[in-house]
Amino acid sequence: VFIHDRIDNVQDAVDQALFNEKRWVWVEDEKHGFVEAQIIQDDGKQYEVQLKGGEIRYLSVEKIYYMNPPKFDRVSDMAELTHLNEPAVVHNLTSRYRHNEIYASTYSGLFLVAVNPYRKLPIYTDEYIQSYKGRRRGELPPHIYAVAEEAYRDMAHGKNDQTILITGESGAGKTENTKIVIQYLAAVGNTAIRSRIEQQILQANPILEAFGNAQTIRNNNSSRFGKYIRINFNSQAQICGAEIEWYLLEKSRVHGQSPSERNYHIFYQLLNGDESIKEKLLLGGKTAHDYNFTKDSNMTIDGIDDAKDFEKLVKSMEIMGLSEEEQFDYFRIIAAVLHIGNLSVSRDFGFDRSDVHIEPLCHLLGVAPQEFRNSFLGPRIKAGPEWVRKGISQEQLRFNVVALAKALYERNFSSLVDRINQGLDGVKSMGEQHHYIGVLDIAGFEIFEVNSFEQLCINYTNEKLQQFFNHSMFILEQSQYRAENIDWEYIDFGLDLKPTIDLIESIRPSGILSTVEEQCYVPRGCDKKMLHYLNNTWGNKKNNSSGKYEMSRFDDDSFIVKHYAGKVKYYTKGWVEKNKDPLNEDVTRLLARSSNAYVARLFKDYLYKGTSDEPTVGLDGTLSKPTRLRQGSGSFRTVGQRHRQQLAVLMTHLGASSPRFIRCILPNSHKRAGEINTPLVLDQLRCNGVLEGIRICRKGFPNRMAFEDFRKRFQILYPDDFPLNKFMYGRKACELLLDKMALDPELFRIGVSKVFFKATALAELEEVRNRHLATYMTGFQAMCRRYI
Ligand code: AOV
Ligand code: MG
Repeated sequence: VFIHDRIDNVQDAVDQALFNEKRWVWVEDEKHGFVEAQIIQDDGKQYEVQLKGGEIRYLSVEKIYYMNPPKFDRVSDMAELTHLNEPAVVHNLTSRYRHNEIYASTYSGLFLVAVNPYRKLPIYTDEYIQSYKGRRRGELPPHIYAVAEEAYRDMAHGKNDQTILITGESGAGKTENTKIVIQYLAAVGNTAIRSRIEQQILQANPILEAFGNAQTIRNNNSSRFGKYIRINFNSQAQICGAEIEWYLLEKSRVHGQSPSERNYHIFYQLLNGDESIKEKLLLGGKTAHDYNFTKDSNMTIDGIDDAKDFEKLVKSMEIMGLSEEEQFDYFRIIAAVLHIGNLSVSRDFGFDRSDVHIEPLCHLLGVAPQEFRNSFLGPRIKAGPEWVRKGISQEQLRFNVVALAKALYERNFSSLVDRINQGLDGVKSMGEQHHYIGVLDIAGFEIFEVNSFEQLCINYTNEKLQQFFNHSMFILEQSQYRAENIDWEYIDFGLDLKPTIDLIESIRPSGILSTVEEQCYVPRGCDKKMLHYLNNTWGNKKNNSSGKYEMSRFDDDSFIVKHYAGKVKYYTKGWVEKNKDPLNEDVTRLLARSSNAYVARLFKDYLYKGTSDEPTVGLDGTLSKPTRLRQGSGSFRTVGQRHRQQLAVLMTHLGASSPRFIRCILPNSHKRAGEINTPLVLDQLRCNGVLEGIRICRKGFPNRMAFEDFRKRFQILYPDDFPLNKFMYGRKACELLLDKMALDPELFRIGVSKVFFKATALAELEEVRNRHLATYMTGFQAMCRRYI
């Protein structure tokens, strides 16, 4: 054994020799992110380095990042890196990516990084699933299957519920990876014969995607909502049901898209689909060119056949157990939305007399055209002896019409998800739910040129999820230190994010969300007043001691929030209206009485005004306060309230389960395979908390080695030491070795089975070892020469 160790060590040393001749480092570079360089000379503070191309630069010590020795190239768990720094992580990911190794693991498996390959890799086959089944993490290369397997195993062994959180930029691969997790769970969690419920779970996706996904510049199949899918298992760890929760559907897409994007897939699928269904929906012979809500959009997507997808959608709906009538109702609303888009609002505050869409629309919605018209034109009031209409401006009418289209679309989506959930509710014969594995697929941090209320909602979500991650990391680290009996007070970095979260969600003093909310309820509330209030409340030291809020230095209706991922400037125009998302009540009450049962159900919360808990819109556009908060997905209060409440429920779920985090990375912005852009990757690593994780790790003892490994690796420094060559307990041997090495006791801790090191401490020991081996090597070579 000892001879083998020596041979390994010699091989190590050969690899190392070249590396050792120079002192390699990474230095920051504006264009490339980081570039390789070697140190020419330094005084510990100032460094003279030579870049690969020959250029000489003078840099201070904080701009210098040590490079890991070659044996760490493409290492599958980044926690092993001796130099755990930003360029090391980026280098690891990019070099792995170039070898089609798209998954990398880090922080003891808490994190899996997945870089979008933009090509079909042969790593999702049944053989792959079988090979990961029952295997422990680390036995096989990092893979999303390994994460799913671990979650499944922990769940099956009765530990507890599990969640897999998948985040990343648009196009980074969240939804694909979600589907892959579900495919894995369906394969391992099934009964002998593939049961119906697994089929249904797999078929939920095409349905959700038809109604909730669209083609965008960044992604041909972009999810325009967030989702949390819980797969339920019985006590035999077999799938017995599932449920889906959805977040923040992008409603504005329904009535307008940029020319190189599309509306939701379903519009094009339906318009390219079965003519007989179209006839019944009064869309006979028409195409996407004929409707205002689709005609200015992109019409086709490369490699996508909308007609075929429509057939697949109908098939999926059948498998889900939707009757033909039910299917027709979901399409009915899509057709109604198309007709609404074509309503012509005339100059004399009404609908055109010649409007050909109002009758088909009202037929689909099951209401009388005259009543429909009247309900839009405002209430009648008594003026003297006569009833007259309070006039409504053309602009207001147009706004109300669009609001109805958006509400119909969203309520239809919501009802569809409810129906899917009903289908997935489980086969009772499969037994009661025991535990679940939840998968969260939600958009990552967004920093655009212009950021609005939507970005605030999504960034708030991400700030909360990041806080949850930091806290999980703290729990994990703390438990490892405790298990190893190490004396170390670990700081909870989840607390770092608290000031930003408070700024957004605080009730007293009113944070951003509550302030928007208040403006929805006070008379003549508006965006300006909201901003004024925010500046007064958060612009001072008392509430804003951490400085997370900044007033804009320009008079441009904006404010700045410091998120962990960076500063974001939010423009406040339209927030109050966006949050209220008001609907004309006369119309909704009319729809609640529709002769079509489905339409009536969509608006049933408006049936009895006054008894409903929904806030109602008064004549001046303010909302009345709901009398009590109502739970459940059917309740639509303000956008902010709904989101805050849903997020709270989600956080409770997450808090009660064991989390695993998948970070998806977009390699380039051209949807191209094989190309990876370092600055783009770096930026995402910053936003998604991978770099934040490094920071947290470095505060503790990030490098750790089992006693045995440590001894094996470093004993070579003292080949003639007598006690070390005899039997000796691992712990004792490590103590002895560390004592001989004279390492500062602050830089390490000896646990029960492992030695823990502060960042870079182990690297220094490695360097000592390398120098030793280099001398040894020279001797070895000389010896070889003598014998040849
Ligand atoms: P997203 O969910 O993260 O974006 P998707 O999961 O839809 O991104 O991925 C975008 C596209 O990248 C897919 O349509 C595939 O073409 C490709 N892709 C992603 N992951 C893989 C993979 N593992 N193997 C092969 N191709 C992949 V968005 O929903 O826009 O935020 O709102
Ligand atoms: Mg997606």
